[in-house]
Amino acid sequence: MKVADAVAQILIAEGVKFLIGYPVNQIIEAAAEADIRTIIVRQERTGLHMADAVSRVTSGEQIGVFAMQHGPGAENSFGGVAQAYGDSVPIVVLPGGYPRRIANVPPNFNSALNYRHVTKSAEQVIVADATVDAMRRAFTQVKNGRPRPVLVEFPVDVLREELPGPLNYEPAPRLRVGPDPRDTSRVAEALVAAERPVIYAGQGVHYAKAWRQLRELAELLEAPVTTSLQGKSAFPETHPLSLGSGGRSISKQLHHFLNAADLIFGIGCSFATTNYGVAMPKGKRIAHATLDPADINKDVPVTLALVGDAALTLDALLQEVRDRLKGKPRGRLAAVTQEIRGIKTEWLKQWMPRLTSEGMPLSPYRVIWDLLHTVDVANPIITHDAGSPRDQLSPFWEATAPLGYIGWGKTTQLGYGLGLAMGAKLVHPDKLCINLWGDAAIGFTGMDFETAVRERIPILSVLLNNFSMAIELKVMATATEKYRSTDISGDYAAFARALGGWGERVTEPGEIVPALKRAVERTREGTPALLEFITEKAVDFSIF
Ligand SMILES: Cc1ncc(C[n+]2csc(CCOP(=O)(O)OP(=O)(O)O)c2C)c(N)n1
Ligand SMILES: [Mg+2]
Repeated sequence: MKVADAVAQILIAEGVKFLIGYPVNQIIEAAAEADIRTIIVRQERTGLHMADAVSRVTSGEQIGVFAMQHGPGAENSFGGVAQAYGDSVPIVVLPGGYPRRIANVPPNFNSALNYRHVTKSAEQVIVADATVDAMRRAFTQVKNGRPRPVLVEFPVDVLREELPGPLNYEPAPRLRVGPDPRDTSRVAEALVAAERPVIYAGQGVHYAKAWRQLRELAELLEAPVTTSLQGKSAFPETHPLSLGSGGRSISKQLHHFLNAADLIFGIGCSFATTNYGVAMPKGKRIAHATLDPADINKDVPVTLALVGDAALTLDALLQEVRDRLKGKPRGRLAAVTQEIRGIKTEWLKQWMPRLTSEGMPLSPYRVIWDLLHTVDVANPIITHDAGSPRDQLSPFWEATAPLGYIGWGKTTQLGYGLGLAMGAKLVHPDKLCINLWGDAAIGFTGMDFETAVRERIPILSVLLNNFSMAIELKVMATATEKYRSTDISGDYAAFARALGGWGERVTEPGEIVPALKRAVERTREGTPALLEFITEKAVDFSIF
């Protein structure tokens, strides 16, 4: 058996259903021969984003895999891998490598060396005999501990070699670690003692599928819940205890409750400092539960901490808290939910003119509000993009089903959302998968709308076209005035049609809902749809 065929067989053993890639890499052909669906993108970055979504929306139970060629393919993939690293997404990256004879000779690109800082492990297979060991190491790393990309580089001449002997591969185990019981008691004690606790859930809850436990703990403690952007949808945002998600822009109730908290309990989150996460108010008492000890005491100082899988941690905490509360809540619910509801009502009232605006060009908030009320919210998976669309969407979109929102932003590459929606749709062909982006974002990855058409991945792409990088207007005032440096332009509905998809340009408020309905219908028929809404250069955000 050739090394490339052995890799394909290992992917099958690991439950990989799609190999996303860009030629030339012998593993792509070997995968097709082994009946793994191969999906060829128009550029590597989008393919990596698709693989990324495969892992995200399955809580890492299916690992997204991407293969590309040596040299340009490997060089051009850097952004996609770096994004997955920034947002801690477990993917397997399989670059080809230059033949061994010249693999380490300048200027040839060496992936194992160059990807060191954006992967959890990066290995170059230099003899056929190392194939199984290298793949076993990679899958063990990617399925365990802190999720992050792993990379295995196969020089092209190695891929063509025969594996010595028969293939012997057992899928890597997925192991969980739980917190120290003494620390669990201390955190439970603090949670019970707190008068105004707030729970802050990160994506660790998604990867551990600990949604039920999170809800049970919140309801037992009668504590309000928020999430990071990555953790958004870990707790139903229509629940009376929900404060909505953190991010650059947030709800007023979140701002209020965080500031009034006497204990913030972070579960499955990193608390990493970022522009795209709500900052914890200075001086707050924090209890931090997370998988990776490297995150403890990194950005926020803590004396209360738990290291472990979010589900095991919450299970253990629930038991401890139940014991202390004699199994039932203390009767705080009415007061807490009334306080949340009061501020939420006031906040929404303030935003309602923007959310229901009849103005033209359209208010981006109106588009989002109509979208939210047109789709069956339990069904879709939606993701934002970098820039204003994220900050406009995340506070107002109420995600109700786990993993119904793909949030991101530890690093924040324009154009990421398209591939995420496509990867989600691959895994969930029955769900409506939506990416909301701006006209700057489409400039980066828009050509891969053709991949969605060709591969029959019928996503709904909602584009806010304001012919501008509006979010930069403030910081590029002179460049804009002198050289129109923030202006951009395009007819993206026509572009979508030219690529074989459904495309419509919408300019009037009354046309938003009918256009959305038509587009959703097209996606049901198998055609990706792009709706281009002509919007104002909005610069107002729900920031506190
Ligand atoms: C690859 C990359 N380069 C630069 C940026 C910085 N950036 C963030 S948003 C943005 C402009 C966004 O414009 P658009 O998507 O049209 O949204 P708008 O603000 O106009 O609504 C830029 C340049 C980025 N996020 N990613
Ligand atoms: Mg724009």
